[in-house]
Amino acid sequence: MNNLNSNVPCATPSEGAQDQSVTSLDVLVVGAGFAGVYAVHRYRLQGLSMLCVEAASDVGGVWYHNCYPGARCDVQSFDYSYSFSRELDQEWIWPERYSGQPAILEYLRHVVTRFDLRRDMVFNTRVTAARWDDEAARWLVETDTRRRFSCRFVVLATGALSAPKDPDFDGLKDFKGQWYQTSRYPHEPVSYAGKRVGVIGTGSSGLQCIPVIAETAQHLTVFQRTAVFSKPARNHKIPPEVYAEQRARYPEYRAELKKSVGAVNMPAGTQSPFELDEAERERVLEAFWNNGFLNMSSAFKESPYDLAANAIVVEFVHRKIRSIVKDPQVAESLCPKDHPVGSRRPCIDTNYYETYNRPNVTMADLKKDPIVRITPDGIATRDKHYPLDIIIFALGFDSICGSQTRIDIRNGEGLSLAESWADAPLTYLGYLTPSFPNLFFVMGPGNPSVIANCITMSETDSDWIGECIAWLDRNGKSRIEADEKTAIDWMQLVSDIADKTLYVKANSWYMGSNIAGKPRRFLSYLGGYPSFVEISKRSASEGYSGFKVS
Ligand code: N01
Repeated sequence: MNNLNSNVPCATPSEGAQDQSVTSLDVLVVGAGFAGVYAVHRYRLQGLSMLCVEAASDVGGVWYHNCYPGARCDVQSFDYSYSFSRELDQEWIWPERYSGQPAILEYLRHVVTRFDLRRDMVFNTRVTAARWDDEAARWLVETDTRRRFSCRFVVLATGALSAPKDPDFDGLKDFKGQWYQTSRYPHEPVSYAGKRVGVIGTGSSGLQCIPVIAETAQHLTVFQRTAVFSKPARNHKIPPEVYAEQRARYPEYRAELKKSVGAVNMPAGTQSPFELDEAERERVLEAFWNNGFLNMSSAFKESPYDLAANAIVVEFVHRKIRSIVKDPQVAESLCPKDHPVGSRRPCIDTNYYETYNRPNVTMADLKKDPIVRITPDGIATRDKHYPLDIIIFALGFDSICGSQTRIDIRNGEGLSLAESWADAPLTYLGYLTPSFPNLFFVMGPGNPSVIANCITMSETDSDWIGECIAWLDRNGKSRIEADEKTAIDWMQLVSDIADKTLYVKANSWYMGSNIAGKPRRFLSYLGGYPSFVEISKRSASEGYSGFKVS
């Protein structure tokens, strides 16, 4: 098994390829973000021959590419970190409650150095295609550098929010200014001083860069199509005494997190708004508004799923926005009125609403006056022309399955993953899909993925995959895929649970409705992290029930 990096003759060289040899491995990990980095550590400990291939020139994944001004995590630093090493917990110091993108990248680079993972990573190499050879029971993987790999298993650690939604506005190619995407931001500094800047998109990425860019831009115009629910992040430096206390109780803290629904520290309301008088309700809402956590929708016990209770929270947030934003028209545009709070991904911010009180900031409400085209000098809406020097697109991602279906992955019959998932992605537990043997997904569709703590989820998934490979090897088995009926039932369960929540009441990237032609369907398991772990462990203990092993 330990034939790391050995070059063997390629049985089926691709047309025109210069390099007639391939690197033969047990496992090829695709992507060196948080998930891929842990996978390398995990599979190396297991003694598998393995390499991780990354398109960028360094580790980080989304945290490498999304280096836009103000980029910051909205999950607390103590939670948004690996749990696999006590020593790592003890030696690392997070400076702030919510870490900025540079601090997160520094952490990941530290982990890679600390565990000497870089030697099993190949950078500046994008996986473009993978073909399953049924006879050999191996994947042949192709890259844009023409380097190829033959492996028993492919692990796609490509991310759930990493395939950018690219701008497709008419006229963009003729724009004479500079334009950037938050999801592929330049690593060199960009100056906004003296520039007229436009930001399109007001999701988490837009909300974070808008206040920072407004500080130096000559003028900033925010092009908003859907207003978003946000609240103050209350970010702050972590005092040394808090850090000392956290270090002492890290193991217990992490164990507690793993018992929670999202494997993350988020308070949830325990009271019903209908049993409280107005003053008490207001006290609960104020406390939630000020606690700095994402989940305003959880202020009351029923508000995450009951529309009447949710409406009380919505009305409170509207009042807050109106009290912060001085221009009443702008305030109305910023009040989300077409979806319940929590049904789209909520945001936390630093001075987002306050930014609209600045004299150099304008709101362009696209619901009233939509974008028609980009002109050589700016953006034309139906009624107006906005002259601009810089346009920043914060348009989001082809979430959950976009990073996998963008690779030309074909099974033994030549069917592509994109074709196979065209109507709906199909997996059991998010780990494997029918008819694509030995193709594992980390945080794939049907996994809790984006609903849970992504770092914990990457560790959980890579551990499960590693144990599965070890079990196959111990039992002399060479292939595993999801059983079709089990996968259909699982995805139905994922859908049925979501149908009982408010997520289905909004158009959002959770529902796939931000991408034209994508089936509208909720793709993440909402049954909770502990229940997911129990189900996936049970399957393993039953010899991988729900999967076809041969
Ligand atoms: O993307 P989004 P994001 N014309 O999809 C608008 C994670 N994340 O990158 O909703 C005009 O939320 C679109 O409008 P609409 C986090 O999970 C985390 O901001 O389609 N507007 C929307 O306003 C997050 O939820 C962190 O009407 C267009 C915006 O673009 C997820 O990533 C930081 C448009 C896209 O918002 C995605 O966030 C960043 C068009 N043609 C991201 N197309 C943190 O940890 C799209 N829009 C803090």
